[in-house]
Amino acid sequence: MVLKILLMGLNGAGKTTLIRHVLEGKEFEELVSLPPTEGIKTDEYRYRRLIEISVFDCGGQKQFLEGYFSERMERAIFSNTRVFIWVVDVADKEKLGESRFWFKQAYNSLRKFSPKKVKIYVLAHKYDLKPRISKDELKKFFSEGNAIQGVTYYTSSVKTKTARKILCRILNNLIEKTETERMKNLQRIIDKVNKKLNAKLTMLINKDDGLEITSSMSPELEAKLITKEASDFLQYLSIKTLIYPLNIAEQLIQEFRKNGFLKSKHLNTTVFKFDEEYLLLKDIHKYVSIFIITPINRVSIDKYEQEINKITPDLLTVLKLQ
Ligand SMILES: Nc1nc2c(ncn2[C@@H]2O[C@H](COP(=O)(O)OP(=O)(O)OP(=O)(O)O)[C@@H](O)[C@H]2O)c(=O)[nH]1
Ligand SMILES: [Mg+2]
Repeated sequence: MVLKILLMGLNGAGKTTLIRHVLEGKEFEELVSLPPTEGIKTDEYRYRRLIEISVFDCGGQKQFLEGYFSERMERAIFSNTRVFIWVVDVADKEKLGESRFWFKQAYNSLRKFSPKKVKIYVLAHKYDLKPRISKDELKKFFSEGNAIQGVTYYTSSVKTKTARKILCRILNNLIEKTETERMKNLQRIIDKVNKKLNAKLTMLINKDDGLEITSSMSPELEAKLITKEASDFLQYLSIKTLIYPLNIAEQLIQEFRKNGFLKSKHLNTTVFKFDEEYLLLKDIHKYVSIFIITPINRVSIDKYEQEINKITPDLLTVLKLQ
């Protein structure tokens, strides 16, 4: 089943940047010269390789917005929506009234055509900019007393990477509703192999976006990360920046960058040796890599390969990649 995500907001609010950053693993700098979206652009993604989502990125210029609410289009656009995200540029105070006006239209259309299941979010986006309206001010302004209810507000920024965290949180919510069994199965396989190999971390990665599918951590590493927040954090890092919280040195990050580490979609097995750790990265499928951090000398590299080969068929079955 493909889940429909509807993304709207005024033109220039940052919708296309946000989606391509999070779901295609592009950095802010790579996205600065995107053209305005003409009408609705639909793309399908397999988020964490567990759910299929169809993202409707709706261009926000006035003539397009007007069209979305025309009798001809309204039903088709707003029906069957599972997640609705309204993006607001918090630095553009002059257009807040206009943004609220259209948001309200969309809210009414959703209530009419997607009555039950839809989750509605407003993103206080570009939160890195100043001066800006705060999330609380935005919430107050948008909810108009109690007229508009059941909306969740988040701050977000592609520049500071909070956008990734927020969009992942929204989408994880969908996974929890629909794919709990598969998540558990994957977790079981990964936990087992992590323990068997005495690894610090074993992580499955979706190569499209560099995001974690699932991971398992040794108690030793978990203790180091201390707070739940720190370990949750791993999930929202694209693998390119993964090594930061693990305290592996800056020079290695440089080396990864130079070698094109995860940018390469054609890796087979890559082993980096660093001080006390090996970092192993192996493609187990065109779309999925496995990443292991392990103390040197506990187990031979051959053994890692063997173990990975052993669990690969099971992983791919759960991921429906076989
Ligand atoms: N400072 C900052 N700028 C951002 C952020 N996200 C997007 N932008 C910038 O906002 C501008 C518009 O971004 P787009 O993603 O094209 O906006 P859009 O909402 O898709 O616009 P339409 O397609 O016309 O509806 C670009 O210059 C982006 O670089 C952010 O988090 N912080
Ligand atoms: Mg756009």
